[in-house]
Amino acid sequence: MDEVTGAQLIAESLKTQKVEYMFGIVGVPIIEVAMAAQAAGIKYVGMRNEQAACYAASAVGYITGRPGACLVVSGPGLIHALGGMANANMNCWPVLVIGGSSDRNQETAGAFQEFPQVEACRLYSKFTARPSSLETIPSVIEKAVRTSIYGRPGAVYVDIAGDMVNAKVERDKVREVSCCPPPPVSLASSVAVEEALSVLKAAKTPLVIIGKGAAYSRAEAVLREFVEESGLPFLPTPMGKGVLPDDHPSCVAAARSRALLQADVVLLLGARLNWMLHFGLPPRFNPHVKIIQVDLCAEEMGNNVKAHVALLGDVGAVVCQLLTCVRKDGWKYPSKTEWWSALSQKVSANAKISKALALKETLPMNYYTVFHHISQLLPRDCIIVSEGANTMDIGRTMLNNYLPRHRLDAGTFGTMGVGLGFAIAAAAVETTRIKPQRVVCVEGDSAFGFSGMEVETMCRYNLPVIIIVVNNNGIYSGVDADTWKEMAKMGDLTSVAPPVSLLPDARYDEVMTAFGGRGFLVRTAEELRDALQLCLTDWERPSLLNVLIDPSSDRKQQVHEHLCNYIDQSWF
Ligand code: TPP
Repeated sequence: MDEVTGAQLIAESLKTQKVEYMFGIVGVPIIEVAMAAQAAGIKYVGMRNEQAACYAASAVGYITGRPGACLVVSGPGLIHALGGMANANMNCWPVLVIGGSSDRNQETAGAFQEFPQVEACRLYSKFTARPSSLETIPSVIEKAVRTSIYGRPGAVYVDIAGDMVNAKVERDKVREVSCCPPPPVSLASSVAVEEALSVLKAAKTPLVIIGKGAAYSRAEAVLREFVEESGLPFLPTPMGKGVLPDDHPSCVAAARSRALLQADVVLLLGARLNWMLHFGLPPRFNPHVKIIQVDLCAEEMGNNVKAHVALLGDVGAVVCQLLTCVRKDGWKYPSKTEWWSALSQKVSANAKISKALALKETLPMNYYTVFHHISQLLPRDCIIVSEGANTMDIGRTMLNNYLPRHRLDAGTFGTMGVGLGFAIAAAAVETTRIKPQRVVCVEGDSAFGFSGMEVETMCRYNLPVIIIVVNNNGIYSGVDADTWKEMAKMGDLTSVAPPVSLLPDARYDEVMTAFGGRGFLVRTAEELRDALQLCLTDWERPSLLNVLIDPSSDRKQQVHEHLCNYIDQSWF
């Protein structure tokens, strides 16, 4: 009699559904699930906190289009993973969380680590279920995977009763469930596409905004043709960066404020008019702007600003429809317009300001100097993971992306602590490729602290991630070592130390060396260049550059300073 355990059924079902990566922390009752997953050919990465494990699994979902699995124990294990589920759901990234839970005969009896897990996950996901028997495991997992990638992608949860893990069932009694195909591709109505073209043709100051929905849809090839043939300027959202290269001649990211404010027509491709795009409203947008909204989610249409034209469908497929229409019509937005020259002037003026700050030779370094040198050394195909406040914001403007899905950051939810999990996921995927690309993780010192122990995970699996901690001794800003000592003399630090401050000159590099990775303490541009160069040539082990910068270093003056205080700087 051929029998199969619950753990094997879970593992085989995941494999059938093309779930190739699992991140988690084992314990009762799911240790056998992780072992069965490995036996089924799924790569298992043991992490140090379920939150980071869930961030990692969701990053796999975004990068590959197939969800990663996050395996957690019951109660506190699952609770830790909720942060990752919420982050994935906000980002619209697929992830499948599998939680062990109490035995069926102990439910509500005060069992070990008992918690109402299915109910708890509902707010954080699109789908939650607890298979009622071993026989239903394959179909529940198929539905979970399908739901995570169909429609608007997001998080899903499957609860596994502890006693089902090692229970057995005859294989013949389990109905085979085949792999769910990639999501069906939907197209916009052809009437709406024609209308979009006529609105674009009538525009004086048009703008294309490329969101991470375009990256997820793999729209890069058709989008490049569309942008080049239509002659329209574009700017990316943070994770839309790289769908088209940041150095593309039509990219006006460096003139972002002006482009948003003066555009009369915006073609919005897989981006939401939420806080990241200032809700599409004045004073950051023209009050009369016409939005041509392209999204695969009907409920997104008209959020905050009414869509002048709503193109419901897959971003890549809809851009293909628009391109066909543009070609048939023979229309192209002229390259010699007042709009183009206003944008180009602003792009070069802004580049000059950043360059002047970057070339300052004073020590300690400022953010701009650090990013200037990093940007000169990074390979074009590297994956940039980034989080922090100034570190992330300034880094985004100075570190170019040239390839799609090559930037992973705090995202729509503004979550600190995602960086190391994302970097581990990206590196795990890269190691399977014939020509792996480097993963560079640029962290604020506060951001690094949230999941810092994942450095051990990187060292354990020998993932050649390069972490750069931009260390200003605090959250947004900090104080220097002398001031800290003076404050300590004044009395209890919990009363006198600014809440933003962290330990001055903390040796984050030694966290990396503690586990056998390479650590560098960096104070000057020369040290930064030497260390980064060395790490880029060494693929053997992870590295961490602890870059000490001026604790009072800040962003350059913003045009909308009064708004930045509300929208940009206190983002999170
Ligand atoms: N907790 C979470 C989970 N997410 C958040 N966004 C915050 C707290 C609030 N917050 C926003 S940015 C930030 C924090 C704690 C850290 C900024 O400091 P750092 O990472 O050192 O970057 P810096 O701006 O100093 O370069």
